[in-house]
Amino acid sequence: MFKKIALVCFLFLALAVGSVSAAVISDFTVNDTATDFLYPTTWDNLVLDITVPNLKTDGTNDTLQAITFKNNGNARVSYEIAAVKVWADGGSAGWQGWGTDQLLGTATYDGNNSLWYLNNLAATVGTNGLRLFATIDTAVSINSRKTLQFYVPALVDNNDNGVFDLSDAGLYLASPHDGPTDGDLLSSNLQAVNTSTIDFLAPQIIINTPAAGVSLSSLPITISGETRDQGRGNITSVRLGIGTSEANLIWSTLSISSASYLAWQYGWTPLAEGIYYLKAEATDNSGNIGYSSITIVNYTKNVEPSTPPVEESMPILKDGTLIKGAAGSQIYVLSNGQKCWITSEAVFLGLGYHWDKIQTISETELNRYTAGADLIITYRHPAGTLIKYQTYPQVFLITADGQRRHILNETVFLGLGYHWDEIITIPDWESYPDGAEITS
Ligand SMILES: [Ca+2]
Ligand SMILES: [Ca+2]
Ligand SMILES: [Ca+2]
Ligand SMILES: [Ca+2]
Repeated sequence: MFKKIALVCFLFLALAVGSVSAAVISDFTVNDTATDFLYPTTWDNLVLDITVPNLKTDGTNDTLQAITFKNNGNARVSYEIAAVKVWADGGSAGWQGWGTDQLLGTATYDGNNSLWYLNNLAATVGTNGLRLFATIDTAVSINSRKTLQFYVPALVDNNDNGVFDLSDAGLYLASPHDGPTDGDLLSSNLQAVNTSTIDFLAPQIIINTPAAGVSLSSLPITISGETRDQGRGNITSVRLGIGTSEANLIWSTLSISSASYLAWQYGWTPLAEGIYYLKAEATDNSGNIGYSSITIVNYTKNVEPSTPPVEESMPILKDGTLIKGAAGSQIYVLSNGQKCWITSEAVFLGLGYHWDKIQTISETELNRYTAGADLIITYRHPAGTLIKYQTYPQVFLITADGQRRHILNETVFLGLGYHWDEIITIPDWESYPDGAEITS
């Protein structure tokens, strides 16, 4: 009796766990497919649009690993259904296809089980689920009596291992929430083949680079993309429109070689900084015109690095400044932008300099100054020295050619950026020829 109860409990528990794990039809969303008719030599025709749920309770992403498809209609493999591709939704919600949605791969047909499968996927199923699209390509030889109604068949996990193996069916996730366990995810739209021999389908064209929303600065900017005709035609013309608004595009015709599927490229040098709108156009040999979506980019001129060379970042010291290098003991006075070595303490003091006026600078900065004449006498001051005599108030500037030039007044003195403490007082007998008065 006890054993029976235990067994019943075990079975009940197993059923409960099973029902929690499985995904059922009502967990999925099946959206209507776009077109009723499918034409010869067309590609990326939408045949199924579903949203895979994330049933994990810990709030983490799930991963789609495998998906299978069957056709409820009678379209033939390799003819009406020349290829089956699987996409994850990208860009804005819903089907845009090439250049916007993300191609996950082309499914393989398994004739023994009459299904297409795409395995070894690692597509993220976010907490809001993953919207998936199935598309088909048609061949040129198709039969108008054929029909399509795609579906993801109900889960068949033959060996119960929770992963897809050949001859399994359904949709497999990294989690245990594989499904659907209670039936098929069937497109509500029965699609029929139309064997019209007239190509009335416009080419598709996409812009691959630059990516939308980027900021560009190096020139020229390469705008590139691809175009491919839908229907039976060839591309005969590709144009690129560039402008500061969508209503203000200036179109350039690109040179192409006629082909049904081709890459194109354009080197662009914007005339001014700003926001630009890019749009591409392709025309087929029946005159059908297709457009890309708009790509908006921002062009800014390349800004030169703002860090100046090291030398320019150093302050320019005035003539008459006393300097020494951080690592040395030699003292210099600047004269005509050169460093003049003051050869002894006697010369230093004899020229009227003061120890507390010496500025210590880096050896790098010291090396920036070329060497002028060594100072070995005390009765001549180097060029750039401000002097005044012991008994007279006038201030003079010693020039490069050894003259003294009177500085007119205090206003001129200060206006030239001098400071009173830069003046050296010299004995009355130290004589210099007079130069022109400095009046401004
Ligand atoms: Ca999309
Ligand atoms: Ca399996
Ligand atoms: Ca699984
Ligand atoms: Ca066409």
